[in-house]
Amino acid sequence: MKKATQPNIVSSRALLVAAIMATGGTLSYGQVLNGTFTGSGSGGFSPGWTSAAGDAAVVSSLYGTPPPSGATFEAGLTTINTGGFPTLSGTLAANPSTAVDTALGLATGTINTATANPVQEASGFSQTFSATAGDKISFKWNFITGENAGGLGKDFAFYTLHPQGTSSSLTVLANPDSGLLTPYNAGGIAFVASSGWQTAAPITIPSSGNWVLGFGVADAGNPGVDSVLGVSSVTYTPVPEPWAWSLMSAFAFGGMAVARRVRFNRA
Ligand SMILES: [Ca+2]
Ligand SMILES: [Ca+2]
Repeated sequence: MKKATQPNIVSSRALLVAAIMATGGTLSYGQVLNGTFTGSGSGGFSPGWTSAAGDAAVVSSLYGTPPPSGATFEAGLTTINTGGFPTLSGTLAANPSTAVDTALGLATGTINTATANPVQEASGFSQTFSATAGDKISFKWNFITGENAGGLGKDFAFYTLHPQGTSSSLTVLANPDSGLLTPYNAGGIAFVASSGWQTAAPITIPSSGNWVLGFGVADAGNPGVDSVLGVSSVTYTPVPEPWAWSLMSAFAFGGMAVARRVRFNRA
């Protein structure tokens, strides 16, 4: 039965596109580019993720930790600035963290004052994109840390999402005291805990315009023991405009009617 209905769904979509083209309409949807980090420029960050500071690199293995299921690459960030651990990119994490504030479009000092503990070193990257109110963004992230829960180090991973321009808004994803961390070890670095791959609940863009989406990780309280953030599978779901909803509904019902006739004829 599914084989009879599927072609009609496909043809409904084709009709929708044809109708849009025939009326001269344009899809003014925004989008986040290169959410899979499979771009070929700037080591996988380009196109899209054109602003970065500190130790940031696109990798297929983050110190032995693979990307989430279905992904080939992940973007990695570290707090490595001192000590013997190897960086991902060859560039040390930024100290002070103000260079990361700038790379993410944040007011100077935002990362340093985001939590109760001053930040020593940080890394981050961002993308500026156009969006329509109601569009949704999701992503997968993995916080890996060498800091023990309850210890001196309060390293944290975070994301930022704000209208283009300067903002002081930052959302913490995890720190060593997060209940979601579980014991973890990987080759090369003395990690002790990881969140594993988490999927962020879809975030709705509240107003149309240019927006900045950024990610970062920061050393707070104990710079000698490091943390890492992996980011992968950034997805962007545009909200259909009202006229598109109407067209899709019309074609969906039309497709169902055709499907019913097909089933009737085949019976
Ligand atoms: Ca460090
Ligand atoms: Ca630390």
